[in-house]
Amino acid sequence: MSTFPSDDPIWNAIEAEATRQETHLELIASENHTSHEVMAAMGSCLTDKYAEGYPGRRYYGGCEHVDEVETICRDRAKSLFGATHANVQAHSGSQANVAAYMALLEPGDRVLGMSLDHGGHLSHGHPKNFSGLFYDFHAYGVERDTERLDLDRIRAQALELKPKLLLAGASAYPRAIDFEGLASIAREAGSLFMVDMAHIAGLVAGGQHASPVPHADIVTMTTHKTLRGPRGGLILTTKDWIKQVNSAIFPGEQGGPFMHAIAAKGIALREASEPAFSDYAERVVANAARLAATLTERGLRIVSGGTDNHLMLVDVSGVSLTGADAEEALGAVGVTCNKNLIPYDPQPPMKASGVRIGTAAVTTRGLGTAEMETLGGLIADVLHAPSDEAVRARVARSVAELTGAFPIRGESAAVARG
Ligand code: DSN
Repeated sequence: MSTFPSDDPIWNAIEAEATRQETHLELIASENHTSHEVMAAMGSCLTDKYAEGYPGRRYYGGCEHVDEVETICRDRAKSLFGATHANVQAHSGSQANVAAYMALLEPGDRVLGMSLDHGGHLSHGHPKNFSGLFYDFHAYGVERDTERLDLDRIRAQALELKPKLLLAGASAYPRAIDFEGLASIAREAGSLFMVDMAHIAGLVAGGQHASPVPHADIVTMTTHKTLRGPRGGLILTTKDWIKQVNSAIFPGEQGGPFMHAIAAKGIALREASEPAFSDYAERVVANAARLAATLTERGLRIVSGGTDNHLMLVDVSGVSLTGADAEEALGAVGVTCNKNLIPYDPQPPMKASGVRIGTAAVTTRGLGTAEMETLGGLIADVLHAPSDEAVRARVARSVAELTGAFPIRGESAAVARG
């Protein structure tokens, strides 16, 4: 295409990805669509700049402008989340977690975190992940009958194990997490308390989930999920851990910070502090609730019976599918989601019995609760007849109508972004 900077085929692939995003409904719960401003900062000249160190204390010259960028970004993070200190340099959520563990723990220390099989995260102690390799991780999970966390059970485990660190946070848990209650358990067990709020950071910023910041020693997050910023990590603390966090990030585990990403994080934090973002967060949660209710009405089982946040897990074993089958069938009609283990899943992770569905990205492009009812009906149509080509063709047409009516960077998305 003539607008490409060169004839490099990578530009064709980028163009194709733009078309894929525009023509599919993105229900992957960890994804979102960023603003023009965030995108522009990511593609700015700041990508060229090395700035190892922190504002005012760099190992390179010429850092006066990136110092300003990082200082603004840090201040916005502190102000938005009510934290005393922030480090905005982590390249990703996992790298934020590396730094938090390095700040709080010695190698081999005991940690109690949420089981990946019940909705936790790889970097919360998976045996093949650095976390499981370097620290002594133990897991708590959800109850078999309620599929929710039970604080009494976690308390008993914590008092028995006496972990150095109690870790909260999840990548596939649809219910509100009682951070205050968990902090109290940590105190009773003599443990430090850390929260990875990657998935719900935007809901916390928008007032749709209680904040862990006042209760935790360290809070980590990603900036690209519900927070709707660029790919990246961010660390907050209201306690006295910032020196340890800063030196864990640099020189502990990273070299030069990605200044373009820090600029984009700063822009996203400004966007998230505007009133329109609170409306957005409210609509994300309302959309998830309506979608879960519609799927339930159509005979699909939602893990734990519903959702309090931006995501839900649909148990597709009840319609004799694996999560992998469901992901494929929905992908074929333009609905993108991911297979996901459900609690006590008899299937292996690459098949799984569930799909995870989130509403952050579709809410950004402007879909509301009426569209969630339509979408829920379409998803149910496919999951009840996954091999029926006539159903697939009809649903694909309806998805195309929705994506056409709600372009990612069109008017409805501009209104949704505020
Ligand atoms: N991979 C992310 C998710 O999909 O939830 C977590 O890092």
